[in-house]
Amino acid sequence: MMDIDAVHLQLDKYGQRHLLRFWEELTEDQRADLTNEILDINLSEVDSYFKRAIESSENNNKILDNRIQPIDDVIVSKNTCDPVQLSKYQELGFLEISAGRVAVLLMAGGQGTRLGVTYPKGMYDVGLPSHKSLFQLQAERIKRLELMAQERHGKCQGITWYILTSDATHDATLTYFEENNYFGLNKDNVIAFKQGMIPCFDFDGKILLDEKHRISKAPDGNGGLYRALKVQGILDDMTKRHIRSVHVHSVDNILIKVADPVFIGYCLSKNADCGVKCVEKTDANENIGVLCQIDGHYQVVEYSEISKETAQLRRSDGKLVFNGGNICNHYFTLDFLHDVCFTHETKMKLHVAKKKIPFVDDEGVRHKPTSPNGIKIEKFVFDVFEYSRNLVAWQEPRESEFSPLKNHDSAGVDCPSTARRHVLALHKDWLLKAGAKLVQGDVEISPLLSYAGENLNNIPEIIQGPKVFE
Ligand code: UD2
Repeated sequence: MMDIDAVHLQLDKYGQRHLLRFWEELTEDQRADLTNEILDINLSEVDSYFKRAIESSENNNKILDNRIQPIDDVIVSKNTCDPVQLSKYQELGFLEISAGRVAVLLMAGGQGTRLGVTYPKGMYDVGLPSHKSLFQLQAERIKRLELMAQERHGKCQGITWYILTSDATHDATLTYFEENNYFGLNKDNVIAFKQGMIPCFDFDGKILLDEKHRISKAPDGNGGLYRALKVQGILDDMTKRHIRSVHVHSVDNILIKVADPVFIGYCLSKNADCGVKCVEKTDANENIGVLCQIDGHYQVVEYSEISKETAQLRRSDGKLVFNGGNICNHYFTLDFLHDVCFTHETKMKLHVAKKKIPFVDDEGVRHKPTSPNGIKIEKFVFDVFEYSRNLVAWQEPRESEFSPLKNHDSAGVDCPSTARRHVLALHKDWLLKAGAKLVQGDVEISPLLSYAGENLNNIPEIIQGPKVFE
């Protein structure tokens, strides 16, 4: 281990000596903890992160508005797609699943701050009649797809489910899956791996202390995925398993069509290395990014970074000019992920969020600020689109695809009540299409029975909830 003088030298070099200002008061154990934390940080990289992040946020604000271009002609809408073609896409997707070439990569390292839960968001129960959590719904959709692939092609080598976690979510996520017997999935096909952390800074670039012997750190954003894929050996695992198509999505969209065969088939049929699933953005203030072009490259401009004026621009037909709503739902080939991780990852954009970050002041008093006092630096999963050689964008109707769980019920949007309502509305629609005449109350369909409205046979004409079709 490096001695403390060497640590001093490193800290001096990068202007972070203040991290040791309580050294004399610390116990031996605390000193060891703090030293290890400091040694764990790549100070030279972290120093350049702060500089790059500040520079890019200043540039972003200045010039984005002049460079952003809509891309309407690129987005293909499922609604206007010929049904025969759609079933061809679906078939391609099922073939890929049946051959064991599909992986799902669930991003579940976020801290769920807005929802205000202390456990991983995937464990949240929005109060459906079945009380299934987000993780369980996703697991059962995977299980159903495997069965469907098996029925269609006489074999299914299984979908591998990779779960990106962080220090905040890793242990609780693993315990939850263990306790629930992986919801019936093959345990060997469920692999959790941790993303990295980046220290939090004050506005002058000084790393904050969370406690006298602990550095304040936050997950490196969902774009931290790429570094984690590389350093945690996940790319190698994917290669060993002969995976070709990777469906990447967020944990909190209750309607997520995990490993959607139609979307995967569409991407395969177009030879895409990168695919983006969108919904139409209709409300300029909605908290979703928009797919666009900047300097000739595809990109998502995040809701927190687009100017109000640009977000509100409307076309003559009344639609938003930037209406390709990003829903954190992406397709990548393994080859593309390799290229990103080994060629581009270190150059990825850095985004700055001003936050209220608890910290210890010079007197050693811990504060929980009520206004932003520092910055967190994050990478975004979609910032690799510019490296794609063939990106496709696929738009789906919102009501069957997207209902994110972000807030408390008090917010009235993107909350447990809306998530529950949207699932029940979709399932009611499936039942009516399957022959029911009247569906009253809360009626839910297990993903083990139906992935997207199929397999609903002998449905009674009148259905009274609460009820779960298993
Ligand atoms: C994300 C999208 C936004 C839109 C919206 C839809 C990004 C950067 N933004 O915004 O454009 O599609 O979702 O709901 O994708 N996560 C991690 N590690 C982290 C941070 C987040 O795994 O360090 C996961 C998180 O657990 C979640 C997903 O990434 O599953 C999205 O994170 P979020 O909820 O913070 O993103 P949001 O709503 O700001």
